[in-house]
Amino acid sequence: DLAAEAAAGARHGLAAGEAGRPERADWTIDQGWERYTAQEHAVWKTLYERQMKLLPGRACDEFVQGMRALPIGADRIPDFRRLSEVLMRRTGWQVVAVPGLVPDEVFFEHLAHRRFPAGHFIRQPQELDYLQEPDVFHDVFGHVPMLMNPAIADYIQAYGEGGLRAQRLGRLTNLARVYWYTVEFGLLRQREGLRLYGAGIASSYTESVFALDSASPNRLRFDLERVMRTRYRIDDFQESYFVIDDLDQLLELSRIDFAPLYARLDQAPELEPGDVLPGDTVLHRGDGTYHAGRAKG
Ligand code: HBI
Ligand code: FE
Repeated sequence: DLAAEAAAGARHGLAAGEAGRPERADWTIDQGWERYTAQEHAVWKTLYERQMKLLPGRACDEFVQGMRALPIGADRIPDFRRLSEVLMRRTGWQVVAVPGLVPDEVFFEHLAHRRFPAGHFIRQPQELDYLQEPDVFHDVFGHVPMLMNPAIADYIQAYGEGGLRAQRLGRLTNLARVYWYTVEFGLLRQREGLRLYGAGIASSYTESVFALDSASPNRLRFDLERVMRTRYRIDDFQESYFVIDDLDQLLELSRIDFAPLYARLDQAPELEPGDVLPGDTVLHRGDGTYHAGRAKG
């Protein structure tokens, strides 16, 4: 359980005595922007520059527009206070700093109140493509531009509210898959072709190429109940990506009462990440070569 690991304080400099005892009940901390070292800003710059080269023609228009309107640049790790000012005016969201993964209910409470919890630390220079927990590059570069979009802004708030309900109903596994295959790893069909909007892709150098260009993964039309049944990989590229037609499709999702869907899931078998079903709308049938060459985790 990653959240428990985070609480164990193994990373980002938590002393043993501080482990698992957040000072504030909502797990927020000061970003401590003034304390970032030159080396930490340099890691940001490396990640920012290589990613910005990849994103034209890959990131959806809304991502590019959001990025442009925000105080996010190459030279410095962004200051959450300045991000929040711009976001607040546009969609009523804020960015708050947390030490890493936080417990599910804490995460949902923040989202339900339009606060996005962002890791304050940045990955080590020798681990640019390796992440156990969301750091400031994933959270700010990947997520914050999309929070400038009104549809996504409402959708993620609804996910927070839905998360609290799903927990009470014992259905968090199903709801978390919807978040995973949209907010984290979603693809969008635009006039010019497929584009990424998921933060897990947008913040990953290797996956932003794999998700769009590789013949290996499936690219399937997004279907809510289908996605709720589909397991996902947390430690490797996805075997299937789900494609929406526009961001308003997510806004519609946030208005659906999931309770009757959850009840139906009891009758439906779970699906493996690479499964393709007769009912799927297949945009690209993956050849599976990438995952076939790797040991099953
Ligand atoms: N905490 N900081 C942070 N970021 C996340 O994306 C996150 C989290 N805690 C729980 C969580 N995600 C997921 O397990 C839920 O979306 C289910
Ligand atoms: Fe994320």
